Amino acid sequence: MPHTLAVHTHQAVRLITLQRPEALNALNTELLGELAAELDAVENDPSIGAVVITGSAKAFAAGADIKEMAERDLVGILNDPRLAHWQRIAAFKKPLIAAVNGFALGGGCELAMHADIIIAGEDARFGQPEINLGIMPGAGGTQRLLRAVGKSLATQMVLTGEAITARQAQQAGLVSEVTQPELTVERALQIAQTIASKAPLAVRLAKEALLKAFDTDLASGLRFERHAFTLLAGTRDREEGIRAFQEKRRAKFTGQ
Ligand code: CO8
Repeated sequence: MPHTLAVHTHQAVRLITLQRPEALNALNTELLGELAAELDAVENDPSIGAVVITGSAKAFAAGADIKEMAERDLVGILNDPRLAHWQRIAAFKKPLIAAVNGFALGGGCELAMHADIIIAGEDARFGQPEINLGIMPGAGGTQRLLRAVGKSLATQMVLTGEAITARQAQQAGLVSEVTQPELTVERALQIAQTIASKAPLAVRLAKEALLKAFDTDLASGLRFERHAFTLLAGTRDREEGIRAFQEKRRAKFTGQ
């Protein structure tokens, strides 16, 4: 049983709630390890089609655990076990939706950006305040943030350490929807249920193709998309989806 997470299953969706209230869900090694292990379990569970990750009303996550970070010197950081956990989260193949209320700062903002979709409560605050500690983002904050909100705003956030509101994050493209804070998780679960009702292989390859847009040129990305699209022609779910359309009924996907 994890100590730092609560895990619930809603139909075909796993809801993971970060639970370190004494530290505003700061991401220590234990929490990141438990999160990575939970994502491993979900990846191997065909009954789960999507994951929602959330925190508390006050904080999605207030960053890496500063107390733990203070104990690590250069060699400690080079050998940091958290790196493998971050890589595990980044490599997760099923759709991951972040439902963010309150603070998403530093590693917390970076964790939200590992999600494929971010839904934010009106009170959410996104920021990369590492510069105030004499350091800089280390889990994707310079790369993913710049790709999400553009160079000028990302640079302003990283170099001033100042956070932006949920509405600013939505205008900039970091967040897709802003909700009343008490509805954030419910809305994220709805989106996750919708995705989980689709053909799992199509969802998986579409996610992979979308992520390719981050790190390939257009021609390579289009080539990947074409190959992925072609691969799906060999699936039973494609046959079922097309037949269901023709027979004017709802498709029953099996993941085959
Ligand atoms: N780490 C550890 N403890 C924390 C953290 C944190 N990031 N954030 C808050 N806490 C603790 C506080 O120490 C406090 O504990 P205590 O009561 O024992 O003193 C408790 O949570 C409540 O916090 P506050 O009293 O400060 O609450 P406030 O409402 O007054 O303020 C803030 C909330 C503004 C969010 C404030 O807590 C804050 O500024 N937190 C730090 C934010 C920050 O700087 N985050 C960036 C951390 S560095 C980072 O994320 C680098 C990522 C690199 C990843 C590389 C991977 C290999």
